[in-house]
Amino acid sequence: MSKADVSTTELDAFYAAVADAELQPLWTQGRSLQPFAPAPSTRVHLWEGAAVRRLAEESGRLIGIDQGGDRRVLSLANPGLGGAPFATSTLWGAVQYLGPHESAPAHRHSQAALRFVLEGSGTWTTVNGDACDMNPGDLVLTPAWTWHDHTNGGDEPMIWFDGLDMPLVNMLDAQFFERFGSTLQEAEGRNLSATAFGAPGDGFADEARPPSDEEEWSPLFVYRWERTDAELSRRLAAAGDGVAELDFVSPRTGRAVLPTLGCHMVRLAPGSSTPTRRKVGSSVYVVWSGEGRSVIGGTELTWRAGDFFCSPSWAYVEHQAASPSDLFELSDRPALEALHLFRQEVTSDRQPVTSRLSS
Ligand code: 1HN
Repeated sequence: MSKADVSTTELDAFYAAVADAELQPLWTQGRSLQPFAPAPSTRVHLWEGAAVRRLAEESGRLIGIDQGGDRRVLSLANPGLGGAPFATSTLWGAVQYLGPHESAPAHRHSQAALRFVLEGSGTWTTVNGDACDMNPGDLVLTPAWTWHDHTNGGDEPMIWFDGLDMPLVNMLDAQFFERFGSTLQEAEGRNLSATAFGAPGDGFADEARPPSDEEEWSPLFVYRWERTDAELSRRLAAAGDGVAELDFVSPRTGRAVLPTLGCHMVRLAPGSSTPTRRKVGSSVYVVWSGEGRSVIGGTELTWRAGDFFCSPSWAYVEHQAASPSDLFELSDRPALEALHLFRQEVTSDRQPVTSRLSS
C-alpha cells in the first residue's frame, strides 16, 4: 500500500511517529468513517410494555424521588449503544412513575423534553408557571430551558413516556442544568396555553413546515388526547386506505413542536399498512392502542398497546395493524431538517423479513 521504494522500517517508524503526535491517517480508516449511507449503532429493539410497567411500579415502591436525577425514571437503553441509557443515538426515551401525592421538583435544562401520558389522573406539569393537567394520551411539552415540575395531586400513580433530545444535546456539548429556587413553581394559572392555543384541530398538520428564521417552540404546551383523537378520526374517515397520519405542530407557525424533536401519530384500521419508508434520523414509538406488526430494516416486531420500539436512521419502516391501532412517534427530524441533513424515501416494495422480535 506504500510507494514502491519505501522500506518497511521507514514506514513503521513513520506510523509510530504519527501515533506519538496524536495524529491518524485517513487512508487506514476504512469505509466506516464515511459509509455510502448511514450505518447506525442503534439497533431495532422492542421493550415489552407489561414488563416496563411492572418495573416502573416496583421503582415506585422501592425508590424515592430524592435518590437522584430529580425524577423516578427508567430509560429505554438500546442494546447497540454500549450501555448508554439512550433509546437511539439521538433520543432519550423513558418511563416515569409519580406516586399518589408525590411531586418532582422544578428544574430546567437545555435538553428539550416531552411527555406522552400513559396512565393515571390528577397530575399536572407546571411549565413556566402554567399548570398543565395531564391525562392519558395527552402530549405535554417542556421546551428547552423552561422551568418544569410535576405534581400528582391524586390517589393513583401516574405513568408517562418521557422523550428528550439528550443524546444529541450532550453530543454537541450544549448541556446546561439549573435547579429552581424552591421545590415547586408558583403557578400563574392552570392550562393557560391549552386555553389560548388548543381549539379543536389546532396544532395538527399533515407534515410540519420546515424551519424558517422566526419562532422557537410551540406556545401550546399540552395537546389533549380528545383533540388528537378527534383529528385522527376525521383524517381516517377522509383517508380511504385505513391510514391516518399527523404531525403535531406549533399552532402559531405550523412548524414542529420543538426545534429538535418531532411528534407524529399514525392511526391504522385493522389490516391496513403504512407505506414502506426510510428517513435520516431515528425514532421511538409508543404503542398507544391496538396490536400489529412493524418491519424495520428487515426485523419484524410484533407489538401491542403499551409496548415501545425504535427505528435506526435510514432503516425501512412499515407498520401494519391487526386491530384498530394508534402509534405515537418521537423523532429527531426537526434537528436534521434544521441542519439540512434530512432525506427520506418511499418504496412500494415490501421488505423481506430476516429476523423477529416480539413482546
Ligand atoms: C427530566 O427533566 C425529566 O422533567 C424526565 O420529568 C426525564 C431525563 C433526563 C434528564 C432530565 C422530567 C429526564 C429529565
